[in-house]
Amino acid sequence: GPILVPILGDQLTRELASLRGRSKDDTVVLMMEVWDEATYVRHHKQKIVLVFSAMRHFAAELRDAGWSVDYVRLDAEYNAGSLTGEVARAVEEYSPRAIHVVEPGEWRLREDFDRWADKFPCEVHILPDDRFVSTQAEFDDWAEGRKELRMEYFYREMRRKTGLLMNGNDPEGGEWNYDSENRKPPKEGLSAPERPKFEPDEITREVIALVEERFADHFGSLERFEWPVTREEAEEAADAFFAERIECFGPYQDAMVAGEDDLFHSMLSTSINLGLLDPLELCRRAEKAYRDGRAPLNSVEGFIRQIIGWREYVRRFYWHQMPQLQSANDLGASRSLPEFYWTGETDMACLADCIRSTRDNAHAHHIQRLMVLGNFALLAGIDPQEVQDWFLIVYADAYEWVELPNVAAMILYADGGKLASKPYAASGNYINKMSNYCSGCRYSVSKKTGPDACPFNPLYWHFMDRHRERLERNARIGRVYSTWDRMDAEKRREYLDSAEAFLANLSAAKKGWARA
Ligand code: DLZ
Repeated sequence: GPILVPILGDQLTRELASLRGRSKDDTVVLMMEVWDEATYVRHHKQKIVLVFSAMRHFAAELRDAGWSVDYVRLDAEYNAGSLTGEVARAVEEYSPRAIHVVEPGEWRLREDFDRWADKFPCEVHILPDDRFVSTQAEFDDWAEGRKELRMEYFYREMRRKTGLLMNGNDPEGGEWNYDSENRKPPKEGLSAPERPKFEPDEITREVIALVEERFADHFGSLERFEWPVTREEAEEAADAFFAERIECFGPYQDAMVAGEDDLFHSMLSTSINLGLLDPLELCRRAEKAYRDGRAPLNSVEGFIRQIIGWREYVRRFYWHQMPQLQSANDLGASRSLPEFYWTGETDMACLADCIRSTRDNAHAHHIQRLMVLGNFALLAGIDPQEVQDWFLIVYADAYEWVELPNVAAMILYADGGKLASKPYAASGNYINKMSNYCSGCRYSVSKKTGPDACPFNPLYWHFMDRHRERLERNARIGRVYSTWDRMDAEKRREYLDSAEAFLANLSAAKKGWARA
């Protein structure tokens, strides 16, 4: 029989290791829309549309190029509902002499795939996913014997490996990292040039109808679906970013403006994670923009660090730390996720805007995720598993390999500080400095306690106080406790009481939002 090549929903490139060098008349490509993948957490409607539409477009591209593709639609009546179930059906049908599959990005699937060799009467080859700059072995070697695994040092290895922004052995400009230039607060009226929006074509419209019907009760709006679903569209999105937005991307990377959902962010993560764009190629384009004098170093370095630094690093950290990472809860957080994460109904203007953008776009940018939505979950002590599910569900670019390190380790400090040097806890002051949210809020960011105070203010101290034993030893946090100790006892009591009163009034979300 032929070689069976299953291709997953986030493996949409003709450069895929399992296709490279294969002959078309000896290969059956198998692509599967399955109920299990769409509902093991109840993904945002736009995320399901994005994955299914991109899969259907990619299958058409493969067929046009002469490949035999068995494409299993979600509503095919024989659909077994799971990847393993559909591979079993294909093994019956084609009697392949071997299965060649690229390793999945998520642990739960890897466990399934590892059982295929015993289950099926043919050879099974699980190939490394080489759409990354690093290898797992490289990371594991680097991590060996280190207690703390800091992105910054791994990033420097990747700069050396790729030669990106290097002059011989030295980083371009003399520094590895220009983040100190990338923290500009938004000035009045800051807004970004319109980026290309991609009208749903017939394939996408058909998928939208399917998702409206079959996933009607999933979170999220489908009113505006504007994501690129083909390589061509994704290239157009990249062109526009390099032409119009990269210049301001760096300086305003951490800025937040109500109603300006994307600002200068590239919005390319969904395309990179699906396989539509090659991460290294994008970095080379960014470097060229700098070398040609079209973009400043701080913007270009920041963009490149997101990709060969942070993205590579979380991918490797995930596989290095699984499966423990999934249940890590070093701070013992146990509160249920508040209902407003799903409804957006909260008087906190910052959270309401970030959740609105999340619902409308299946997207929020990194400071909204980290310092508003994440920071609140950290300070309020929300159960990591519930926060993890939420982030995995609501963002179109989220797969567990990227979501889990970001949420468990970076946002919630649940891994005991292997990844982050301190919890990213902040009071209302930070949000006020970096956004225009506070002027439109019913809470007052300048009030520290009482029912009208910005809840981030008392929650910040409540967090610091309840984790004192754990955090006081941390050199980057220690000074916080001298400030706390200098306050008079009554002030401290007011902070703690205000936080308690606020927390007591939060209503918890029904669990059914996240998992069936
Ligand atoms: C995210 C997703 C969804 C919603 N549906 C499918 C699907 O039906 N078929 C498929 O092959 N892949 C899907 N995916 C992407 C997978 O979940 C992804 O490959 C794993 O999370 C590993 O990264």
